[in-house]
Amino acid sequence: MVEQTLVIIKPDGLKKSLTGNILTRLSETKLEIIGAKIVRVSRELAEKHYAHMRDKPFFEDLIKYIQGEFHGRRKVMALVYWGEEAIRKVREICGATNPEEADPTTIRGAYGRITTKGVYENVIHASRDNQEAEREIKLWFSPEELIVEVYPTKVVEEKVKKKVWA
Ligand code: 3AN
Repeated sequence: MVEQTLVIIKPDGLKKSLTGNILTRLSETKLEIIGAKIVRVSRELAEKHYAHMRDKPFFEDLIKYIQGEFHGRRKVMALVYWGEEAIRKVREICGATNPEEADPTTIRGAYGRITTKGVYENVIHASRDNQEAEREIKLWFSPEELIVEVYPTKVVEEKVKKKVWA
């Protein structure tokens, strides 16, 4: 089945100059990138993204981590990969959530670590299943930012103030 999945290269990945390596590893999937951008993650976006983790004792650290507070770089790279079995293929190359348990040949196994404070710095996020992929892609990307219309869209007329090139 053709699927789409959200990938986030987290602040530690950017700080450690791993973007190239990670994209090279992901290219093994032969999936297509249909959207990509650098994002400064707001508290609101971080909380929405990790809404299902709200009750975890490490929630606050998770929010700080994805916002870049531990790496002095307030940015992540967000991408949408698209193609046959995209979710499984990307998750396989990412490896297990716990970087110490992840197979060393996976991205998290090779580049992730657990800090002495117990924060999982696992370099990359990838959607867990189709439902999460839809929720996450709609949260991170607008339809115009993707070159494939992966979910139904509608046209609305809105009068909004927005920044344009001067
Ligand atoms: P995944 O990202 O592999 O889908 P989730 O959704 O269970 O894993 O967890 C979301 C994020 O929360 C993980 N990527 C990781 O950064 C963090 N996390 C999960 N479990 C722990 C844990 N036991 N201790 C610290 N951080 C964790």
